[in-house]
Amino acid sequence: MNAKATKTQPSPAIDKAAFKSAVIKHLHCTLGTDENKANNHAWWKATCAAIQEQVLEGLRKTQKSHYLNDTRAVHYFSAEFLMGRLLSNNLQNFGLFDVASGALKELGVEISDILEEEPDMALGNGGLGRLAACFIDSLATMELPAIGYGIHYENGLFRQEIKSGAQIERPDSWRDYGNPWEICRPESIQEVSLYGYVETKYGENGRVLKEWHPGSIVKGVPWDIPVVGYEGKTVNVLRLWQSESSGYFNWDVFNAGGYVDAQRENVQAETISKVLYPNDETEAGKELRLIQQYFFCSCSLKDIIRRYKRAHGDDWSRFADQVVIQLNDTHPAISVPELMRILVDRAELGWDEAWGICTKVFAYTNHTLLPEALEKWPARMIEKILPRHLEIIYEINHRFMAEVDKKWPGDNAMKAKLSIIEEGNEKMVRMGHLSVIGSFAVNGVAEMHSRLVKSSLFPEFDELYPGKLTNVTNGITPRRWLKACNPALSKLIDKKIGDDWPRDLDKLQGLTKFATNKTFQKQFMKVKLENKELLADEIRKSLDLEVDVNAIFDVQIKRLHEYKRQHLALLHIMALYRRILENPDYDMHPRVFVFGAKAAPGYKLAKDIIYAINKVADKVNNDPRVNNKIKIAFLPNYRVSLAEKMIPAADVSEQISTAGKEASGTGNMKLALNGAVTIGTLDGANVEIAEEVGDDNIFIFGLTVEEVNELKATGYNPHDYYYKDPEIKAVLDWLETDYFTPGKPGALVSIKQSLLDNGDPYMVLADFRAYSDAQIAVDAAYRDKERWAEMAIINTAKMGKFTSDRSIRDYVDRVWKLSSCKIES
Ligand code: Z57
Repeated sequence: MNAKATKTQPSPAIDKAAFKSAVIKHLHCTLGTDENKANNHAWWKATCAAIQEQVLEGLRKTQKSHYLNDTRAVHYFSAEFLMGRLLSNNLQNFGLFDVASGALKELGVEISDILEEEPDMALGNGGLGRLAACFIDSLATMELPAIGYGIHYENGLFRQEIKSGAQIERPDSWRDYGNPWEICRPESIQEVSLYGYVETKYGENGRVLKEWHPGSIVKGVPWDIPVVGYEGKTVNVLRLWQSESSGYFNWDVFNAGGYVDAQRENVQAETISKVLYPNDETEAGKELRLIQQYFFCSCSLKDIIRRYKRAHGDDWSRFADQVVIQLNDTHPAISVPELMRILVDRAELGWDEAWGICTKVFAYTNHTLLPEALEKWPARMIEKILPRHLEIIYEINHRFMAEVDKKWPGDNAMKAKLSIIEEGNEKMVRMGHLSVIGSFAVNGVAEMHSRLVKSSLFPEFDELYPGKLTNVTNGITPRRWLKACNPALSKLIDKKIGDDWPRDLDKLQGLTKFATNKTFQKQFMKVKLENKELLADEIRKSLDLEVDVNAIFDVQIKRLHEYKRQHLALLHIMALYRRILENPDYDMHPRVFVFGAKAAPGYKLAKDIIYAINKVADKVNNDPRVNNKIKIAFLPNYRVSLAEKMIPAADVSEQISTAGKEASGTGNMKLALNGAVTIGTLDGANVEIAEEVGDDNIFIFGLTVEEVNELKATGYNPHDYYYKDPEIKAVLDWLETDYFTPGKPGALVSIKQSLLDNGDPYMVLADFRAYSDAQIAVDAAYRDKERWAEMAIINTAKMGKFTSDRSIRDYVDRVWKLSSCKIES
């Protein structure tokens, strides 16, 4: 029996006729064109402008309500916000999607075509940046006063092209034809100092005063992107800073006839926000990157303080009641000494009072345990760019060392271990330690990850500050990752359990009782099949490759990294290929392996793995002996908008990282929400997904964290697996031939080398057989159509926990202590 559909969507603020005239008005008055001349791009812009009228109305009301209520707000500091496209999202959130689509249809325009005109806002690398985007969506939906602060990169993450199998990077100039959503706020420009030296002065009663004489000053220009909550009541902002020359230090040069030299300084200032660093989870240690971090933190803190002073003047006593700042990883950690500098040097507060404020304002999220991702800056570099900040860091550390000595008297080894400063050839500043010490709360991003943060990354900090380290499991916004990206499944769910699940995802539980219902199974799998047809069209267009929609769509989408083990998937595909060549009757259900992944431009092995996947694909896809049992589709330029097409079409979700390495993962949640069944290790949030769906509805394989550590400790030797498992040997040896790279023997050998000569740091070979066995179980399960449909439905039904609304609720309760604010009209 169908549950009665509950109507929660308010009647739209504007009807079809009004929307139509708004679009036409903007075609004429904003774009200077008309219905007959307009191309899809113009229609897209006019539609954005039409909805932006509603957005700005909501923004104005929200800011007024927040101001009148003098609300406490969270300030989410993040070097990355991976927003993707906004039109479809904003239409959905205002309940105007059908209105807009109907209006455009009457104008002879297909909404799906104009949605494709929008460039992705790709101001992030991967999980960390997309998490920030999901969080600001939830904050607005839950009517919480919040602002996102970041960098207005002129170029987002590079566009990936594949040429003869290899990744080529192209610049992503996403604003070339304008961004209809952003609003420039020149009235809120800030200035940021860099370089120079510190002068020590003595004030009244011998107080030491420090004055920083900067060597250069740049301007930060804020651009506001409205963030529309579901059902459109709260509209918060994402404020992104763009660097510009301040002009201040150019006059001398200019007057001396140095017009060209003065221009060079402009170029340097503008370089700060030019490009997003494309390294995910590897720290580049570049000076420009530190400047980027300081630039956006300093602008944001000054912006917060300006707003606070407007309401509270010079009374700092309530600052920590009004302001909480979440540090998204250590990228904004320089905020800690920057706020200390402002309070001590500028506001002339005493150190202890200033420190008391700081440590009530900041909270820090850790996203990784990988040593190569833990930021450390050479003290010399900080000294050059931010001389006063280095002094402050030393002072923070000096006082912290005294605390350590109180807890562990005389223990110098402990001091060396916990110090913000790593002594060595070159003194380094550990940004993780600075963040833990400067924050009142520190969280990991999944249960298992947070346990490891406590037990292996920061065990002593956990002892020193009991209760400071906590967990907030990540989440994803179901508005984008189900309602907007999978309209067919959303409508089916609406019909079955009502339409209020997008703001209360636990409601999906209501599907559980239909999981064994034959009619519902057929409907659910029909939607999946239609979504697979849409993806098959994309694969045809993008790769000129035909795939069978009755095959299993096996999807691995994430950044290319050894720890994520795309090469484990590749070795398995090669093994299947080999089994078919050896036995043409090898029994397997046809499968399409779909990949999406960008490699950091400087990460050689990651690029080699992309190349290998594409070369194996060339061979397998065109080998008639395979009889279409395997197809491999590496879709270029993986990004949010492509994920939105891939995820609804997935049958199988690959989450195969080495246990202990993936802090959480969020793609795992998106895929399961859309009815894909996970094959995965007990890593990150996979553990919690398994708890939710139950062992019968997930394929868990491989070493556990404990087993990984045990094997490492007793001495892992990949050669053992190479010699003992003939299939592993055959597949690795295959990489050395020119079978996949005709005329270029050895072109794929770096993968074999990393797994044998380099010791297989991520234990690919140790997990290979277990993975292969799990894939055989997946194959068998898929052939039982009803059983598979039941698994898929249960996966969707049990994802309630992973809404980012729940993550935000956890942050509010455990960390931020915020209250929601109703928006008055
Ligand atoms: C990044 O995307 C993540 C961690 C990092 O330290 C950096 Br730098 C970038 C990812 C983790 O790898 C994922 O496991 C996690 O789900 C995501 O951050 C969001 O927490």
